[in-house]
Amino acid sequence: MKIAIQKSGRLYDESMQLLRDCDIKVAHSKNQLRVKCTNIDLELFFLRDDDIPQYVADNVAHTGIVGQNVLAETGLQVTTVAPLGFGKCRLSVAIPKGDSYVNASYLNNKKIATSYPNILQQYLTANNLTADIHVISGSVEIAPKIGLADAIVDLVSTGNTLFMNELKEVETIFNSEAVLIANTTLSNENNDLLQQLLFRIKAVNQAKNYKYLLLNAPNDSIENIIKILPGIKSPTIMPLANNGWSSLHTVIQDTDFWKIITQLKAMGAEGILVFPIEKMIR
Ligand code: PRT
Ligand code: ZN
Repeated sequence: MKIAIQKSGRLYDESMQLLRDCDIKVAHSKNQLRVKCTNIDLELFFLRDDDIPQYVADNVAHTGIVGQNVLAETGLQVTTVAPLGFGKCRLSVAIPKGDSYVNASYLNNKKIATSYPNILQQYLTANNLTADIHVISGSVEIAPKIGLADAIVDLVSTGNTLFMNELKEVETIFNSEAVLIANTTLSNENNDLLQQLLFRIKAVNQAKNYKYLLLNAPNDSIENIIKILPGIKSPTIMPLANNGWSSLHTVIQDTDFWKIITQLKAMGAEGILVFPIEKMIR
């Protein structure tokens, strides 16, 4: 199965890391356009992100990793197999920071610079607005300052670029992250490989949200401790050599982590150890 990956840029490192975390071995050196994996029947194509949806739609690459923003802008028919949890950003409307803004009618009959004319046009149409769209391929954020446009529609992650260019974000029109995409008519063999890859990606990404937790506690507090520890099914409890004490093993969600640790200490838990989990299959 051929999988298209961004050649260089914001999605490259995390796409490659995800494959490595899935135990897919690739030795990629810069300027190599394609490379075969050594331990699974996968071949990687390295492309500009804008070209990935077309390659997948044409079945030249059977699958790919690309931002939803790029995919939506092309409007091509491919299957979105899974969100991947990285490359998160939003496509937003930004205007000069001194301008007052009440609602999207601000945009009516204005000049808007963007690299995403199709997504923008869909937004304008859905909101019964008419505007003059100026398509530019880079440095969209300088368009208002040089008098090219009244507003811009561009990708934002931290908001720093807008801030540096004295712009303010006033509407989000599209939320995006990297997704695994596939051709709509894969062969059975490629579909099997895609399912294998998806199984591994889920095991890896699921594990990122959890930690493995080990602790010791006096037996009389175990019952209360269990109540605040959900675990996958229920925690494992083993007696310690030290009489009256047990060791407890479980998994815990990242989001609740510090709150639960504080409660555990208050309940008499000691020797609390926390480990990252590499893969998790539920
Ligand atoms: O060369 P190639 O065509 O492959 O790459 P590219 O230059 O077109 O894309 P690249 O590598 O910049 O981005 C690839 C993908 O990363 C995008 O299509 C998005 O899906 C995703 N992504 C996530 C982002 C950002 N965050 C992001 N912040 N893409 C671009 N930006 C830019 C944005 O355009 C703006 O210039 O970063 C600036 C804003 O960032 P903040 O942090 O200042 O808000
Ligand atoms: Zn691009």
